[in-house]
Amino acid sequence: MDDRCCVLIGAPVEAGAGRRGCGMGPAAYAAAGLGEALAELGFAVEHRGDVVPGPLRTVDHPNPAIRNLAEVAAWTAALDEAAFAASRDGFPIFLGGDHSLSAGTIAGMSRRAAAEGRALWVVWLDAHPDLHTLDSTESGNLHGTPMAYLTGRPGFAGYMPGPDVPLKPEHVCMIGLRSVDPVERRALAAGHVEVHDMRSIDERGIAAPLAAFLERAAHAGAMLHVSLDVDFLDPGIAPGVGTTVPGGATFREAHLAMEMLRDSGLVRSLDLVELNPFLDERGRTALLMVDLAASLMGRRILDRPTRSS
Ligand code: 5AB
Ligand code: MN
Ligand code: MN
Ligand code: MN
Repeated sequence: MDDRCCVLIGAPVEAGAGRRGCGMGPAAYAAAGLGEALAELGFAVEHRGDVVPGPLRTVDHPNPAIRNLAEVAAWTAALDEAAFAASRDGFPIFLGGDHSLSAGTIAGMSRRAAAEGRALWVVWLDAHPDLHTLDSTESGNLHGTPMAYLTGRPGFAGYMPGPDVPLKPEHVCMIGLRSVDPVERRALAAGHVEVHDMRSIDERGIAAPLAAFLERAAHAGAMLHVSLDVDFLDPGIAPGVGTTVPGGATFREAHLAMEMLRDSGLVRSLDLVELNPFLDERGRTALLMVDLAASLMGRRILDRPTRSS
């Protein structure tokens, strides 16, 4: 793996979200200057274009609420392959697309880690835990399910392609939660996922819990993946998302988290998910996501370009 090479992979999935628009995400990141920002940091940037999902295999599920299961399954299989392949060549950044895409990207990265004799650990930055199973989802929007799929919760077999190497819940750290459904709450209470909800961030700050998780990951020789959902951020600074939840991370908290992740030296891949350019205001959410990605890749806050909106 060439760690000075960044591989940009478009994943214009919107089949998992409750409304249209996330499919425009990859184009918005390009317009917001992601490629240029990475090149300025000294990376060789490879634009691999958009992943193309395979043929749909129509699958009926007894839960009548579920929408677009065949599409999401096809995207998951294609992104799993794309992630496994790209992570051999460089640092993949997956440009969403709704959060159902992480079912594929993280499964592929987990296979990559296993191929290198390591385990994949995940930092999940989101207002939501996305821990619904196909049986428990009430909205039927599959962007609410990838973490259940990835951690091997029951009921996905026969409907979804994998995952070949499930994540261990104790290798997952969720930060920013503030909208958790009762079924998800029970799953979190019974499981071993590390959770720092907004209440705990307000009380303790973001640095101490993240540092502790990163130390645990470093000690274990982990390969780390970061999954950044736009709704982790406060809707006041990041309005371009379908699922706004008040009380999100501030500009400073989000940048600090990115810088700490960078400093850990453990991060090997990144998802940028849930940007909905159709709902954005003059590109400000896309620009902020590019800023955060640049921080994760090594740009210091003082070197940010100054802009006016
Ligand atoms: B996102 C909700 N739990 O299942 C559901 O934005 C929201 O990827 C899911 O985190 C949010 O529909 C999915 C109510
Ligand atoms: Mn999410
Ligand atoms: Mn979310
Ligand atoms: Mn969402």
